[in-house]
Amino acid sequence: MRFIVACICLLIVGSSHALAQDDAPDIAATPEAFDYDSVSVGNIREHGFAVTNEGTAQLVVFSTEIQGADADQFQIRSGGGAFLLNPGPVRLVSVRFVPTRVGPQSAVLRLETNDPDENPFEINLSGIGLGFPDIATVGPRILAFNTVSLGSTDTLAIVIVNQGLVDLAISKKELTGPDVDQFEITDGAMPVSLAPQERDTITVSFTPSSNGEKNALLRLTSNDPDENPLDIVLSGSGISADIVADSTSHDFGEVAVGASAVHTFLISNQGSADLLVDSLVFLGADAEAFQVTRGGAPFSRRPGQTQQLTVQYTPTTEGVQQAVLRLFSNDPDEPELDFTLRATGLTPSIVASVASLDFGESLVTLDSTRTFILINTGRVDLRMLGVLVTGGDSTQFVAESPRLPFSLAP
Ligand SMILES: [Ca+2]
Ligand SMILES: [Ca+2]
Ligand SMILES: [Ca+2]
Repeated sequence: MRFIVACICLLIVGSSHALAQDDAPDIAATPEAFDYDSVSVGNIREHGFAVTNEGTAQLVVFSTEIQGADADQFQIRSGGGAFLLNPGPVRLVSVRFVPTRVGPQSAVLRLETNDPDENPFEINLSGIGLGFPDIATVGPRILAFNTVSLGSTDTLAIVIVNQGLVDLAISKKELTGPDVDQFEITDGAMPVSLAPQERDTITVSFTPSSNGEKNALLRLTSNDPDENPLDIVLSGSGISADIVADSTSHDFGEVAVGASAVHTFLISNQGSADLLVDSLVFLGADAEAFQVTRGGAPFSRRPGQTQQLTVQYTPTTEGVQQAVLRLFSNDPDEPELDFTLRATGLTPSIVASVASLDFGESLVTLDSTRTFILINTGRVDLRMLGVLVTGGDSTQFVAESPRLPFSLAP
């Protein structure tokens, strides 16, 4: 009896041992590891893992989590957490690779289970975060120059920044476009390598050689994958002053020595830029007979404005006199504008009707009078300023003349 009981007991024990061995969960996953390959930083790639229970007892998953050095680069999208899994059904656990860093990344999808020989159960995750340089400008991609007078230069700078994750290599900076010869890269050493967020300043100058709108492109060749080349628009406008005179010569005619004559030239700016007349000069042997009495240099006139410039001729000698008045201005095609001046200096000429006056013999008490005529034989008015009797007996003579001063026409 005791034997039987012992036998029964053995059977029971043996039977229960066999049950424990058979009724165990056995976790499996497909795939057992996954390489997400290369994913650009900021992008997402998702992959599902089919978790099954190949055992005979219920599988208990206590937790599902991502661990490892680069755990922050992966995310459980769905199917994670704690769950029960009977033999047969499939549990899909979906995991995303969300790289925020450049380079190889690896982590482990770790499941805490009641699998007797696979706890924790781990699925290896790997991937590569891809980074690119990203060329950008600080501000608009345009350098809009001012209106610039011909012969002058305007300079602007544009700042380039690498907004990418890896070094930006700018291999070429060049100018292209219809008016390329009127722009110049004045500062921008080559080659340029910019670390992420690093900046580079490129300076461009604009020197228009003709009037009107000018356009070109500053072209940057780099390793930016989607903006190569990068074009920066260059625009500007060339303007110029245009000096115009109502005439560039004048003949003052005949002017008496001691008198003067004036003439006013009308100068206008018919250009698009301010006219600047810096200085003027009279040239020629008779230059000293001429002078500017009004409106002389320096002066400036806006487009459309005029300036009156008065020249005076004051002869000091007789005869034809000539000079050139030269104006120096910023008119690009007439930096020197000449005015031809001509005049004739005249002197009056006096002649008396007699060479001497003989009063004959006179009584001491009686006055005696003699008269003579003055003739102006010159070509300009003769002006009489005074009459004087000189000599040893000058007190014995009195000159009577028309009221002084008086003029005698020729
Ligand atoms: Ca197992
Ligand atoms: Ca880019
Ligand atoms: Ca001109």
